[in-house]
Amino acid sequence: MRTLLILGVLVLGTLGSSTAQRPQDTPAGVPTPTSPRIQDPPADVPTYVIPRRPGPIEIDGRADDEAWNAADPIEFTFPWNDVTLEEPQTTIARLLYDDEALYVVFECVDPYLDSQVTERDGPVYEEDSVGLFLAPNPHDTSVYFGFEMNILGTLLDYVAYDGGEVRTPGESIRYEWRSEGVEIETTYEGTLNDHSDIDEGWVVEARIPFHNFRHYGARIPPQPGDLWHINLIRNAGYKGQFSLWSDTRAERPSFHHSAWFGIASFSFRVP
Ligand SMILES: [Ca+2]
Ligand SMILES: [Ca+2]
Ligand SMILES: [Ca+2]
Repeated sequence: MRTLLILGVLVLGTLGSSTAQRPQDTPAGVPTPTSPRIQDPPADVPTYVIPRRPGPIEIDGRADDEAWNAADPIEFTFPWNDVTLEEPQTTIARLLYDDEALYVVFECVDPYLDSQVTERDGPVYEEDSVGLFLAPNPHDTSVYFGFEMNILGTLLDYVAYDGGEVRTPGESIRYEWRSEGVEIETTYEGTLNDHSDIDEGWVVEARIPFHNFRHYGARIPPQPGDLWHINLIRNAGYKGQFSLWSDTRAERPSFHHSAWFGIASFSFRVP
C-alpha cells in the first residue's frame, strides 16, 4: 500500500508539472482542459468555399434566412472526446460573404446552457462559447483574429501573433484589440445556467465587417479566389466538449495553432 501511495504521489507530481505548462498550452485565463487526444488527426487540413451571400441575412440569432442554404455546413470534430461513448454536443456552422462583411452562424446542440459573462473581452471561453479565427493574410498566417461569443452574445475579440503559440499572458494574444461594427445576435432553447434539466441548444449569428482587417496585409475586401486560413471552435462550458473544425493536432484541448487552421476560399460564383 505504501508503494502504491508513493506511486500515486509520483503520478500526481507528473500531472502537476504538466499543468505548470499552462501558459504554453492555453491563452491567458483559459482553464486547462485535461482530456487527452482520443483520435488520430486527419492527414490534411479541411477546406471550405465561402459562398457569396445570395440574399438578405437578418442578424437575429436564427439560422432560418433562405441565404444560409447556399452555405455548406461546417461540421465540428471531437479530437479529445470519444463521442461513440458520450453524446456529441454537435455544432454546425456556415459562412457567407459580400463586399462588406463576413457572415457566420453556429448552431449548437447543448444539454446544459452555461453563459454568464456580459463584459466585453470577459472570459467567455470558460463557459459556452463559439469562436471564429481568421488569418486574412495568406502570406503571413502567424497573425490571426479571434472572435469568441457566448450564449448571451458577449464578445471577446483579439489579435494573435506568433501563430498563437506563445501563451504568456498578454504576449501573442492581445485582448486589447477591438473590432468595430461587429453585429452579434443569439437565441437559445432551454434554461440558462440551470443544470438541473436538459436543454436543447443555442444559435450565434454574426456579421463581421472586413474593414477590421485592413491593416494586416490582406486584400480588403477579399476577392473571389482569395484564401484565408481560418478555424471555428467551440468551448466546453459545463459538462461540455471542446470541438472545432480543423484539428490542431494538440495532445490536449488547445485551439491556438494557426499552422493547422483550415483553408477557406472566397467563391467566384455569382448568385
Ligand atoms: Ca438570421
Ligand atoms: Ca453547454
Ligand atoms: Ca478585445
